[in-house]
Amino acid sequence: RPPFDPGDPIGIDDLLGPEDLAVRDTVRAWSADRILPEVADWYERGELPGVRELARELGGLGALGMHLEGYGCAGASAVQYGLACLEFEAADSGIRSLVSVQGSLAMYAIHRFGSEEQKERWLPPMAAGETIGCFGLTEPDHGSDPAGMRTRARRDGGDWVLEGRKMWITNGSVAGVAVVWAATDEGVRGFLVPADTPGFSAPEIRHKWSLRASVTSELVLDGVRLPADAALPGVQGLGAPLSCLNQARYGIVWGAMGAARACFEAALGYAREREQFGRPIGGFQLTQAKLADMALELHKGILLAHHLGRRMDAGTLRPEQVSFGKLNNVREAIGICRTARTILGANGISLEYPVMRHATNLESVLTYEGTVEMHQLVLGKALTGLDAFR
Ligand code: TGC
Ligand code: FAD
Repeated sequence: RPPFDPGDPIGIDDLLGPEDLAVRDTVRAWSADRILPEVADWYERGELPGVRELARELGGLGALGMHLEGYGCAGASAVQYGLACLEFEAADSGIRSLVSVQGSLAMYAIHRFGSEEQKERWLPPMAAGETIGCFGLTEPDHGSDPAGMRTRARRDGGDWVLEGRKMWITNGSVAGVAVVWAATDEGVRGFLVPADTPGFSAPEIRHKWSLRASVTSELVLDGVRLPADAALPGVQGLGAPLSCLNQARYGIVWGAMGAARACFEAALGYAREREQFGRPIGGFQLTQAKLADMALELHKGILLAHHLGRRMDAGTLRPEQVSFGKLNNVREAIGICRTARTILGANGISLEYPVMRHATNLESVLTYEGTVEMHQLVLGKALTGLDAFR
């Protein structure tokens, strides 16, 4: 029997093939080299400096639109994409957000619903990280309930004219193209808005105490005039943007466990070293109980992510199952990070350690891509057959 591995106590790596391990190790090494040495400083400053260069590097890694086929995308499996998300988020949720929004939201929307011309124009530079994308669904007055959106697109001759506001949009201020969802007389439709279109602007939202190493913006659409071919042709209705969310939520199922792993490792290392009452605090039963419970939830969460990843690769993954994973893994990850913080005592609140940064990041992850309550209600509806949203 192989020896017990504290990093993989139930042998989940047995589920991975050589290509999966190669993807994981590549992203882990890149994150250790490019993100970990700097991210606490970025976080403290509330900036993601060099984001365009980072995007190009991520493109070079094949991480952007990684699980999509063609148009310069890597065509990786869903499990491989998930492993990458875990490793990015083990560095910082902001990096995973950059990758998720680019690949799972903006690129996925174009890949799934775009015309051949739209795909040819936008996807290769987005896969290479030369063009950054954002995805504008949430509005100041409509977050959990996007069906009430006020942003409107009306036809004017052969053009479309967009009016409205989007809020809390990841990558907004650095995007070259915004995928904007708007109500039309024909139902909700998606539009590709080049950032240099007159009437479009994306002021950055400051003063966040979470996801500080991530660009978050408002999108302002004041009479934005677009040609007819800026609309995504393959889409009508709210189901289209919601189907994009399944992709990004899936990445979060994995990613959250990356943040949790980083906090668990920090707590385990600290518990072995830190002495009180003349012995390492890891020798106290109460600390061991915390570490054992953290390890249980961490590795159960990773197993769940693997299971859902296999279903996604098989084409059998249902949206309710994505909700199951997002609800469980983000909630458990935040619990792991908070427990880790207690093990580090006062050092737990310092940016010298990654724990508080991950814990505060996860407050955003708990809310975006569907709040805890939305995913409880999705599952509640699936279990009972009764819709409790309205
Ligand atoms: P409802 O009537 O249930 O559905 C409308 C239509 O959509 C279909 N549908 C879905 N299709 C695919 N995947 C899903 N997950 C779907 N959920 C619903 C549904 O079948 C229906 O289709 P049809 O053909 O019958 O019309 O819609 P509702 O208005 O009752 O709302 C349902 C609810 C609350 C679950 C949905 O609105 C919701 O998910 N709300 C949460 C909003 C949300 O998650 N926003 C996220 C914005 S993007 C973001 O946060 C990015 S952060 C990224 C980062 O930085 O990493
Ligand atoms: P609300 O919908 O107002 O909810 C407030 C509270 O009420 C929540 O607890 C919610 O669960 C609860 N609630 C609402 N309705 C019900 C109900 N029926 N029953 C019970 N409880 C209910 N959006 C994008 O479109 N693109 C992005 O790139 C993006 N990036 C983001 C980045 C960050 C850092 C953050 C914080 C958010 C981002 N979002 C993005 C927005 C995010 O998706 C929304 O914040 C989220 O969907 C919740 O909407 P809200 O904040 O308006 O909260």
